[in-house]
Amino acid sequence: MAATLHLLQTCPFCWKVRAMVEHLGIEAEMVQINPMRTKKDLAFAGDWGKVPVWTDEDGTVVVDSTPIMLHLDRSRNEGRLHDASDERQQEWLAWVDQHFSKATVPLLYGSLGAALKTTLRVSRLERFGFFSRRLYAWAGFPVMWGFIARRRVKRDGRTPKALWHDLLSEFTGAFDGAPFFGGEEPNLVDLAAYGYVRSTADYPQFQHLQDHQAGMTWFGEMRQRLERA
Ligand SMILES: N[C@@H](CCC(=O)N[C@@H](CS)C(=O)NCC(=O)O)C(=O)O
Repeated sequence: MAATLHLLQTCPFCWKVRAMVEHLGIEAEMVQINPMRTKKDLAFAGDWGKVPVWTDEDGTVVVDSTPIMLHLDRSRNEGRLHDASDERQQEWLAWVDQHFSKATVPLLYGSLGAALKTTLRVSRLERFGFFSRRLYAWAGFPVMWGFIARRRVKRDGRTPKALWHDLLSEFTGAFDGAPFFGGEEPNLVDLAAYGYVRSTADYPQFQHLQDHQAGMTWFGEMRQRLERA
C-alpha cells in the first residue's frame, strides 16, 4: 500500500506536510477529501476529524501537521531536519505555528473583496459535491469575512499586508544573515513557515507579500528547491 496524505487543497497545515513530502522526495498519494464530509472521510483516523492525516505504507496513521513532519523526519530522514535539544529551533517552530497560522485568514478573507474572491476560489479548488460547492461559495463568504476575519483584523489593528510584512521581517531577521532559518540549508522550521506562505500563493492577495524583499528571496529559494525535488 502506498503512503497517503489526506488533505484539503486550501489548508495551510496540509501545505506544511506537503513541503516536507516534497523536500524528502517521498512518494505519497494525495487524497483530497470533501470539506463538507471531513468526519466521515477521516473516520479511519479516529476522533481527530481534521486534515492533515498521514498514513504510512504499513498502515500507521499520524495526525496533526507538526507531529506528522517530525514523524517523517525521524522515520525517513534520520531526524536530520530537527534537533529537539536546540532551544532556538523549538522556540521558532512554536512561533511560526502561532503567528503564521493566524495570519492567513486575515490576508485571504480580511476585506470584503478579498473574502469574496477567496471563497469563490476555495469552492473551485476543493472537492465539494455539486450542491455544497454552490452553497459554500455563497454561505462560506459571510462566515469567513463577517464573523472571523474582520474581527481578527480589527483586533490586530494592522492591515493584513502590514501584519505579513512584520512577520516576514521578524522571521527572516532570525536567519543571522544566512539564506535559511536552518543556515545554509533549510530545516524543519523553514519547511513549516514555507507551508503557511505557500498556502496563500495561489490567491491574488499574495501580491501583498511580494514586495517584501527578504521574505520573497527566502520563499523563492524554498519554492525552487521543493518544486524541483
Ligand atoms: N493543529 C492542526 C490543525 C488542523 C486543522 O485545523 N485543519 C482544518 C483545515 S485547515 C480542518 O481539517 N478542519 C476541519 C474541521 O474542523 O472539521 C494541524 O496543525 O494540523
